[in-house]
Amino acid sequence: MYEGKKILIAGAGISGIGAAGLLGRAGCKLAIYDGKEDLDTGALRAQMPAGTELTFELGAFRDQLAEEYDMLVMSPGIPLDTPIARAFIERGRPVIGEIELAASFAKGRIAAITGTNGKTTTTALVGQILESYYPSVYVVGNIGIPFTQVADQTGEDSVIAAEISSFQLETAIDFHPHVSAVLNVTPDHLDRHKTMENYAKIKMSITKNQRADEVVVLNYDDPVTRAMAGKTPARAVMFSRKEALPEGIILKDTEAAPVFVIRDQGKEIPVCSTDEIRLLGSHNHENILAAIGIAWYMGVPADYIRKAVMDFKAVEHRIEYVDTVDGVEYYNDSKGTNPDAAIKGIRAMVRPTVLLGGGYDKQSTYDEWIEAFDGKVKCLILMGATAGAIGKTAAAHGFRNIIYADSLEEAMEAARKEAVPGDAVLLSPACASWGMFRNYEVRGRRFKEIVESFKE
Ligand code: UMA
Repeated sequence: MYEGKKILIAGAGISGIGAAGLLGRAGCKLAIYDGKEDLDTGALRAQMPAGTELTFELGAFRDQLAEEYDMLVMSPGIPLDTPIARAFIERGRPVIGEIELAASFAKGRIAAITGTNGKTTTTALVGQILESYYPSVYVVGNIGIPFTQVADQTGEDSVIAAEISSFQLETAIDFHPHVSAVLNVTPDHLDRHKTMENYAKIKMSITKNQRADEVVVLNYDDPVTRAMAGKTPARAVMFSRKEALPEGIILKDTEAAPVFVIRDQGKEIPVCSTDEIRLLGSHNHENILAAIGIAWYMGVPADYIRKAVMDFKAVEHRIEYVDTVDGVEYYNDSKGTNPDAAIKGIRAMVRPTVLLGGGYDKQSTYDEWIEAFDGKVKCLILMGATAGAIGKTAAAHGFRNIIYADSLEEAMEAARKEAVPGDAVLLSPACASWGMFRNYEVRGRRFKEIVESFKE
């Protein structure tokens, strides 16, 4: 399908490199475009399969490239309204995303998970359940492993757990999951998607190519995802933490701890109870309900699901306990990249908390996050582009113990001074890391390094 084609790849991050590797192995002539002029092209080239024909186009985009290349493969971080995408679209040349490209090479069945929050934990858990039962499993996507990196290794018996972001869905065309899931939709990335309606529509598009006998797993407790039920071509299966739905995946009250239960065509199948799991927080009950539903409709028997759910521990950067130093507990919730995710971070705290927040400006509003402090936050330390806006909102809500810092290092020094034994320090910024760090993982790792340095 692609052999001999001249293909331009937009973005030299991990998606672009994954796409170039895949297309290089397929015998395409390639160029990678990136807005950054000072990229180390030698290091990037070294990651390519031997013999790949690859050039680099760096800096301002030249429209002429859209004449020279047959198609464009987009990295998720590059919006469709940038000059590079517009130049190809205007000339009627195909523009596809990295996920679309990977899916066109992949064999086997895909479980695709999207949602504003919880998708990394849910995808990791689905991956662990699938691995306990199927011999060939891949866990890919927004979770940090580009799908293109493994797509041509998959076979007919493979199963793939894919975390899919709204950025990736924008450029998915024929992408067809066997089971899909939309966990929740709350405001995020509105700087790029503009309106909530548009953002929800993009999230729902994960199911657009599914058939009526395939399943989309939806959150009954979220009004936006619940409303998707009548609108998708697939069979909607709901999960709920709050309602004892007659059909779907529910948390059933018992005299002991509540039990995760599958209700499927009149049968009731218990999985495990909330006191048999290791994940903290009620938001994780939702992730587990979704993962159980996805795994069940991917064909995993309940006893395998039960064992994998009971064994599963928190993922890195999601309310991750780091260490206790001088009687202060440090938690890394760098994955709290929007207010809704950060609300879950603060809710999980049971001690007086010094909270580190702020970062890249996605035009979010912070009122609900500040309201969720609930008397638990003793000091708020702010950094990044949003520091001023968050500080103003906090002051408007009567919260005044605010410290401003120019870097994570400075913020951590301040946190160390403010916290006393018995307190917690929580990095849960409610903002993306961009502008200060390459991504939330780099930010979270730096946080953990600084905590470690406090022990010296
Ligand atoms: N670039 C341009 N022009 C632009 C924007 C970016 O040239 O207008 C270049 C940058 O200079 C850089 C490259 O594009 O060299 C980066 O591409 P990218 O931003 O698509 O990043 P990747 O490294 O390919 O990582 C992407 C995802 N990043 C984004 O969606 C921003 C990663 O999700 C994902 O793990 C990875 O693909 C593998 O699938 C990160 C993320 O923050 C974790 N996702 C958002 C979220 O979870 O909220 C959606």
